[in-house]
Amino acid sequence: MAKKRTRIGFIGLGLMGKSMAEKLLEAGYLLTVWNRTAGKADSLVADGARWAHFPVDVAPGAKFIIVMVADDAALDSVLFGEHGLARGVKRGAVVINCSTTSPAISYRAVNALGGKQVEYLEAPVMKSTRAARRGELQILVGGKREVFTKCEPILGVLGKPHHIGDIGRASAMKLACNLLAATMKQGFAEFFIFAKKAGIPFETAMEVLHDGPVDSPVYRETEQAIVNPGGGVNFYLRHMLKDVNLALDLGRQMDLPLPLAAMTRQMLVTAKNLGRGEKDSSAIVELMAELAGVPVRG
Ligand code: NA7
Repeated sequence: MAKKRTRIGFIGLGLMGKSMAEKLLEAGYLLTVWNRTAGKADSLVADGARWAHFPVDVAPGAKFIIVMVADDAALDSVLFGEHGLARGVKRGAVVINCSTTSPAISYRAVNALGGKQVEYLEAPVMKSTRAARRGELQILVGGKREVFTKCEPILGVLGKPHHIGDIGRASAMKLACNLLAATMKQGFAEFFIFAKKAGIPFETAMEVLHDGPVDSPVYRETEQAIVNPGGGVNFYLRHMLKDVNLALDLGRQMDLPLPLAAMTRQMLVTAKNLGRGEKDSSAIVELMAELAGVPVRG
């Protein structure tokens, strides 16, 4: 694909979206960008991206439009709202939704955009903002294989795309992974307060964890957030709660017992209500430490 002549529309320049848009620009694609808070596009526009006044304005000239917004409500608004993309997107274009959203909204988007001869892929991403900056995301794609193949070079700039199956499957896969990650963070928090109260130094507990059979990058990332509290947000706690809510909704539709997810949701919603929604999801450790009456540090 001739990058220099391929224009990509990009909607949603939050923590992940902005880094992804930067990677595409660096790779030589032409970009038209929109974000609800316009200021977040400034550096991209300074680097050559074109600013769109409304989501629908990213459509002209764009064969591919990537959407990376918070949740179902945001996706609904940018696709189907008053100035939504669906009002102007051209036949033959592909909309790639990288947000973590429900399978239900993917089905809706496929039907609504399909009527305009516009293709739609769901492509939620795994890993952190650090991986987004390095172009090393794991990208789970749901939708037609031939459309996936068409988008592979673009997605390849952002990381490693993996075709999971038909529409809905990639969203479900992502929710299964985030359900596991959330319960692991809750488990880590309980490990943390247990070891702390038993008088085991944090460094010793971490060494044993890392040398043992149950280590995981999820724990290493959480450890980093404890060691370096000023390190910024990797994944908002409010998004982790959103994903557990989505997983529980889908679990209910499938008639599944998900006791760990349900308990983890209680802790995440408590953390959010106590003002930790805008913090990194590792803040679940802070909440558990508070409930246990142990200090997080020191
Ligand atoms: P962020 O940093 O919270 O970014 C969310 C983006 O979604 C950001 O561009 C928001 O615009 C946008 N947003 C949120 N609500 C709306 C509405 N109602 N209308 C339009 N745009 C909206 O999240 P991340 O980048 O970390 O994650 C994005 C997705 O990937 C999410 O699904 C995660 O679970 C995984 P703003 O800048 O606030 O104006």
